[in-house]
Formats: sequence, C-alpha cells, structure tokens
Amino acid sequence: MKNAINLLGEIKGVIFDLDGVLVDTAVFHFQAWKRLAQELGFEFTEIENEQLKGVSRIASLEKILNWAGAEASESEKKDMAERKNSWYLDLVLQMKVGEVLPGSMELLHWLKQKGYPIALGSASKNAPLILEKTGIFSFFDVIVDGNVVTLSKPDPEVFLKAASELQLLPEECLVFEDAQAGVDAARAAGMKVIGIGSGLQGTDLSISSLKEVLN
Ligand code: B16
Ligand code: MG
Repeated sequence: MKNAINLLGEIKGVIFDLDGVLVDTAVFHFQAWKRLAQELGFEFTEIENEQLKGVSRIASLEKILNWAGAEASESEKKDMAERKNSWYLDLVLQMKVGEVLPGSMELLHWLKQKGYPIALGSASKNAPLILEKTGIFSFFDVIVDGNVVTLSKPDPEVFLKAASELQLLPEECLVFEDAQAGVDAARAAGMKVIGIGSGLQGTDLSISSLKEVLN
C-alpha cells in the first residue's frame, strides 16, 4: 500500500473537500438539521447525519423530509433551508482563526512551500466564509464550491471544475475527502483520492486524519 507522501509525489495539484477534511463543521450541520427535524417531529440522529456528508443543502433537506414522511411545497422547502442555514451560520460565525482539524495547517503550509497548487472542492455555499473565519482562505489558488456547481457529489463536476481552474489534468490531481459521495465523485473524475475516516470504499489510501500525511 502506498503512503500519502508517495501519492503526493505522483501528482501536480491537491484538491481539498472542506467539511470533515479541513474543518469540523459537520457538528454544526448536525445541530441545525436536528432542530429542523424536531419541528417536523422526526428524531434525527448521527446515523442520518452521516448520510448527509458531502450532500448539498437542498438534497439534504429532501432526504430529511423523506425520512420524516413529510411533504412540503417549493416555497416551504426554501424557507426551511434558509432557516436551517441561519442556525448553522450562527455557529459558523463563532469559529476562530486556527479552528481547523488536526494536521490541516501543517499540510497546507507544507504544500505551499513545496509549490503545489491548492484547490477547494466543496458542496458548501458557505465555504468562503468558513475559510475566512478559520484563517485559511489565502492558501487556496482556486475555490469551487456550492455556489458554482450545479451537480452534487457523487457527480464529478466539482472536482473537474477545480482541476480545470488549476489548469491540470484530472489524473494530475489528488483529492482529500471524508464522504463516500465525495470519494465516488473524485474517482468518477479520474483522480487519486485519500479518504479521511473509516469505512470509505474506493480510496487509494485511507487515513484517520490529515495529521498522518506528513508523519
Ligand atoms: P451548505 P463539503 C458539505 O460540505 C457538507 O458535508 C454537507 O453536510 C452540507 O450539506 C453541504 O456541504 C452544503 O453545505 O449548506 O453550507 O451549502 O463536505 O462538500 O465541504
Ligand atoms: Mg466533507
């Protein structure tokens, strides 16, 4: 099995997913979705939350409505998604510079120093705000997020756009992802992928955190 540094040696650019890879915003998504689910009379647990990782806001809402057996008009859905997002933002706005997952800062510095171009490939529409709040915005040469993609992961669009903006071929890119939908998207894009966390299928390498990359 290859290690992370070997994989990096074969590539020309790195694409990071955001939530679950660089920052721990999944816990904020969980709290906000749980609050909405409670209004719908649905018990939302970590098990359902796991299935929303990497999934866009509106697709996440559709899943919750489905689990709750609830129906909603388009305008009700819009209202629910906006309310969930405002609760989520209340938590994001409290984030501090350096509030990133272990190993993130060291790896970003190392990649910059080695001259690797760095892109973000995230489903989140709040990605720029999160990058600003945590103080890592300036590391990114390219940002492709939920504001510019039309197709959710596992569609490869987000990563193909990132590679194209980095002016690299897909096979020259390495993706860091924590969600199965994201790993599938990276593979569909023809990229190498390092999975963060356990239970991910189809990765080139799986590690438990970014701390393992340089160690
Ligand atoms: P927003 P990622 C994803 O981020 C999250 O994993 C997912 O839970 C969330 O629903 C999605 O972003 C959309 O986020 O509501 O902020 O637009 O993992 O692709 O960085
Ligand atoms: Mg993620």
